[in-house]
Amino acid sequence: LKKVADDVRTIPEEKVPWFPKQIKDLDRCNILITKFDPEMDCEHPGYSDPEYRKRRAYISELAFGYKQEDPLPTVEYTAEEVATWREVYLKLRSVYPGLACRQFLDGLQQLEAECGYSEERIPQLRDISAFLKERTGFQLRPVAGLLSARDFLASLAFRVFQCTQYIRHSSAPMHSPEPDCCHELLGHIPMLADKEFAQFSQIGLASLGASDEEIEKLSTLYWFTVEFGLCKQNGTVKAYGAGLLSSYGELVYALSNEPEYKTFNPEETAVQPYQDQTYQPVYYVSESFEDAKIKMRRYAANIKRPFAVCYDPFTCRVEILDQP
Ligand code: NLE
Ligand code: FE2
Repeated sequence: LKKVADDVRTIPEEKVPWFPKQIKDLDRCNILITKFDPEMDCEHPGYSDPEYRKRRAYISELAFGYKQEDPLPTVEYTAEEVATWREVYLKLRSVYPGLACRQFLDGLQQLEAECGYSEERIPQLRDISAFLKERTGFQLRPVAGLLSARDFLASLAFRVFQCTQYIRHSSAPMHSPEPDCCHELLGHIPMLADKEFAQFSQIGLASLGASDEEIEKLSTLYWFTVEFGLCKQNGTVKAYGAGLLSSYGELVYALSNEPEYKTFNPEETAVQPYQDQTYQPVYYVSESFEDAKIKMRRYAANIKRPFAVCYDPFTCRVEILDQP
């Protein structure tokens, strides 16, 4: 009888996948998805450009060598890279006032006023990380490419946002299937400067130790909100998703009458299939920005786990609380 009891007691623990407990553990959250890789994918616009591939390899090394307590690496961008940035920046800047949500416009304005955002130079992660830390407690960390959903979500629990530092190929400035610095700096950073939006990172806490199935659902929710979310503001649909706010092509398309709109509802949205090669056929629209946040919080609170977690911002550790 005793034996059975012991076995029963050890099963739940074995089933919980490893997860970071302190901010330093994020050094181990570095599983990359080798998709859209200019070294391997012949469809990648940089595949037949050896200079581009060399540059990507160099910037990847900076991220691979990074440890949590290191200062963020600085990249000296070339004139060609800055020219790509300028093109992306000016094109997007011209449509933001009509298509981006209020929180995004406020964030961008602050970044332009206080953090050197302009079409003239590509901002450095080090400066932005310091800026965000003061506003919403977020900090940045360099990453070499597309991170696995589990590792990406886990870092959000610590209010750490993993950012790529290379730039998209100059031949395809208006849309990239993979993240790059335009996507991070223009899509994500202005939103991460908003306190309310920063609370979306609670989906990171919900992901710690979650099953593969739950991770899949959380990353789908992340996709349709943080990456491709739309919300109503003053009766008009606006974009708040970073994948839209960093792609001129898809931003204009998403707010045209071509794609299908569905009402955001986490249970349904979490199981919606999607692809990441090109524009989305379906977008989820929430009644308001607040509405998306409240529904997301409710969803995250209902995920079943044999323990509860809470983040202690003073020690940068996750506390594990056994549930009765
Ligand atoms: N499609 C986005 C862009 O062109 O910036 C990137 C999306 C990354 C998930
Ligand atoms: Fe992203």
